[in-house]
Amino acid sequence: MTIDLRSLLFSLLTLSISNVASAMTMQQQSQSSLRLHVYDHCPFCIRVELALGLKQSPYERIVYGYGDKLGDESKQGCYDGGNPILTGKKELPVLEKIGPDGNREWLKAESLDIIEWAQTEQSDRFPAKSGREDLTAFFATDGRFKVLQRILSRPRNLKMTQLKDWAREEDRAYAKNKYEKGGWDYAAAEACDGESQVEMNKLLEDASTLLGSDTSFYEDGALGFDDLLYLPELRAVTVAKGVKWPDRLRNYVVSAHSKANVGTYFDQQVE
Ligand SMILES: N[C@@H](CCC(=O)N[C@@H](CS)C(=O)NCC(=O)O)C(=O)O
Repeated sequence: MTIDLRSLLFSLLTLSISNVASAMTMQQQSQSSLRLHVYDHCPFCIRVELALGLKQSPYERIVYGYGDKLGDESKQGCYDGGNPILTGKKELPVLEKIGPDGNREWLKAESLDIIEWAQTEQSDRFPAKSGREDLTAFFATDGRFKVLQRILSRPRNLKMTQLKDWAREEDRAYAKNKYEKGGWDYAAAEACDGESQVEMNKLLEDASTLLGSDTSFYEDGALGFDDLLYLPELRAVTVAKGVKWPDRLRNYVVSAHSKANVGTYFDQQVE
């Protein structure tokens, strides 16, 4: 009788465990998921990661070597990383939706389109782009901040071989070739690194005054579209050891990334 009761209890327990397991499998199968294909150093990819992270949309992060041709045969000096083809164009970020059957449902390729999609999935949108002229001028592609950001970050990025972006010799050669073909000079950048750091220190003081509050570019402190656009530009500078960050700006950069669960390079700076 005792043995029967024990075996009955055991059977009930086994049954309920297997029910829970099969319910979990069914739940997992009926859920679709997101995969985000990125380069870790890419500001366009980071703005998307910030948006998804802040909206608490879970995704699987897949990082690529910068020399991976992603199926784009028009690219010179690249390698086949052996990954499934995305858009066929060597350009990231790409968001991939995986259906309940595990197959690809769709791909979305433009960072701003991905952010727009992420917003429509949620009830609340990010505070809109302000169009503030001081911000547009500060972060302009030919402005001093961007010029110095490239001087300080591009040579250092190539030393970050712990990142998938730069792990292979071909990844580093691809970047070097690409920028040098465009007239950008790595040796000249390294030669003026010291003075560039001094100038960047001043610019970061200016950037700090551009914040609308301690936690965002907006006065109410909420992270919005301006933050999505400009945080990745500031993040790129975090790789440079020796650059001095005003406390306010550094705290803003660290706390905003951490709210979105996105890393900066403060913890792996390059000399
Ligand atoms: N318009 C695209 C731009 C993305 C873009 O330029 N991505 C760069 C990385 S930061 C890229 O994939 N470059 C590949 C290459 O140059 O080989 C977007 O906003 O999503």
